[in-house]
Amino acid sequence: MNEALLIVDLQNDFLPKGSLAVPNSDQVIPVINELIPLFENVFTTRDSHPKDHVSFASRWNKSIGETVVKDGVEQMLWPNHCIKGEWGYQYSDSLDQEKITEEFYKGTSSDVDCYSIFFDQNRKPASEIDTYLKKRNILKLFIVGLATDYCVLQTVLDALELDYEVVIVKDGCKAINLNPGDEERAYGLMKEKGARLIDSAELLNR
Ligand code: VGL
Ligand code: ZN
Repeated sequence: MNEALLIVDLQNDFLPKGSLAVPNSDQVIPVINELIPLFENVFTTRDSHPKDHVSFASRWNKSIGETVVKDGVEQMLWPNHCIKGEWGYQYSDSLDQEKITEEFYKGTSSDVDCYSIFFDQNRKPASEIDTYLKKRNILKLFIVGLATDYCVLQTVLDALELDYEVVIVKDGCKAINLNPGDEERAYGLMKEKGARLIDSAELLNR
């Protein structure tokens, strides 16, 4: 069985200068850079939104943090972020990108949001990642990135549902924590569903 490091959404808009800045998110970059050389397979996910994306408060003339219901699904409203081609969409310059061999895009269509790289919010396949991984017998995923309580959480839950073995490297992840305790709840759920939670030191010393 093969394994991979999956780096979730390490894009400028989620870093401290970005429009949807995740607190302390720059701290994960050195951790992830240290993990990359340990893996033969290094993949990324990338939030890739059109300008009028369903998750943007600006599209609805509403405030950030409000919700709308779209196609029966509650949609949280965010600031404009990760617009394809713009600065906020780029990976952090500090991320060591040389070993990334494959990237998977999500949130590309205007009318449906997508936290998980496996399924969108309407439960339709979000990307070709599942086919890609299974074809290569990559069944164990080490997951890091942003944000713990949204895209990392949903990606982890779907990976478990699709029968991957999932290891979360906690010091390689940071949460938004819109509500106090969101990060702990996210880790609790991941663990309950079968993910293993570790610190990077455990991997660096193995
Ligand atoms: C994310 C909110 C909106 C994430 C993406 O990467 O966790 N969060 N879009
Ligand atoms: Zn997004």
